[in-house]
Amino acid sequence: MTDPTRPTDRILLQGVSAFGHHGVLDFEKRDGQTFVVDVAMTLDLAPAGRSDALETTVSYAEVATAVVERITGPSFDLIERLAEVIADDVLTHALVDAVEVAVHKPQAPVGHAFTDVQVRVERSNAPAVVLALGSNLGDRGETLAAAVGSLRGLAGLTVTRVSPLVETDPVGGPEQPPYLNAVVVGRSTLSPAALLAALHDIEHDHGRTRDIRWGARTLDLDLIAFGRPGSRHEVLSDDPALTLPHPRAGERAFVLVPWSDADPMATLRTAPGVDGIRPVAGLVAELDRSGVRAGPAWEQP
Ligand code: A4P
Ligand code: MG
Repeated sequence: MTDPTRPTDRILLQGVSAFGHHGVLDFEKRDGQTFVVDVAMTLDLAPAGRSDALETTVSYAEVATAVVERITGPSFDLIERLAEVIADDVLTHALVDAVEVAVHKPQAPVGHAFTDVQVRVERSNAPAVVLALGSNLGDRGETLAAAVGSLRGLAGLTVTRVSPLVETDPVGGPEQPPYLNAVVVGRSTLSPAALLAALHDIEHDHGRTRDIRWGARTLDLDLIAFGRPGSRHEVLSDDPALTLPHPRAGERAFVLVPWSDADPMATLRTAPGVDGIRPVAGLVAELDRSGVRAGPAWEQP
């Protein structure tokens, strides 16, 4: 469940200024002027507060560099456009939930005495989602590559990372062939239930039948987590039709190894409360990984 009482942590980077050539008028593009940018990023700062480690947050120095590159980069007519591309840049950071960008143009050719003009945009990232893919029947590599293609084409899902393929010994169930597994990380504007329904449709399109639980399958798509642990987007559920996070993810090397490859900073909730959020890389280190080997290269779709 989303926690409405959760405080909203932010990093504010203000007054980043540089010389650029944005503007509608010829002389603006020719002579240039100073632009000043403020960025407010909304993200969960508790992990950095606990760990004191830069990797668990967003480096404001890197954001400032990206802002200066946009100000000094190719010229736009409008500061609205400059604000939009800066917001897009900031939202590529997986940890950032939302961003507000203000672009000031204090020397704009307004034709009157004035102190400042600015545009301000607010953009937010959809909840982060983690999907696990598995196949141990038919042409496994082809099926998984086609499934990734279907995920990329799914309206409401943006795929941001795809892990390498791993080949894995079957865990549980009857005697069955080895699996190829992979993990896809993305962002979803679909509800968890709608996303799961879409995953079932994709499984069905790739010949999945449900005969024996944990039995061999052409394609299995599981929703491992919805919303980063501890973020306002996090969804927890003990509904058997959709349990979140996936109840067996934390003990399965065939999920955690590729997930950690796709997103080395990933975390998984293994228990309630802030202490129940564990780095996936740490869980991997504690697991028996003997059943997980490097898989083949991804086939080109
Ligand atoms: N369901 C509940 N929560 C979720 C969720 N978070 N994501 C329900 C996906 N489905 C969820 O799933 C059974 C029911 O779980 C669905 O009706 C769904 O509403 P299923 O896909 O029909 O059947 P399944 O995959 O056989 O069951 P399950 O429980 O998903 O199995 P697991 O735990 O995924 O195990 N060994 C290796 N090496 N690699 C594998 O990929 N996979 C399994 C399947 C076993 N061993 C394996 C692998
Ligand atoms: Mg499944």
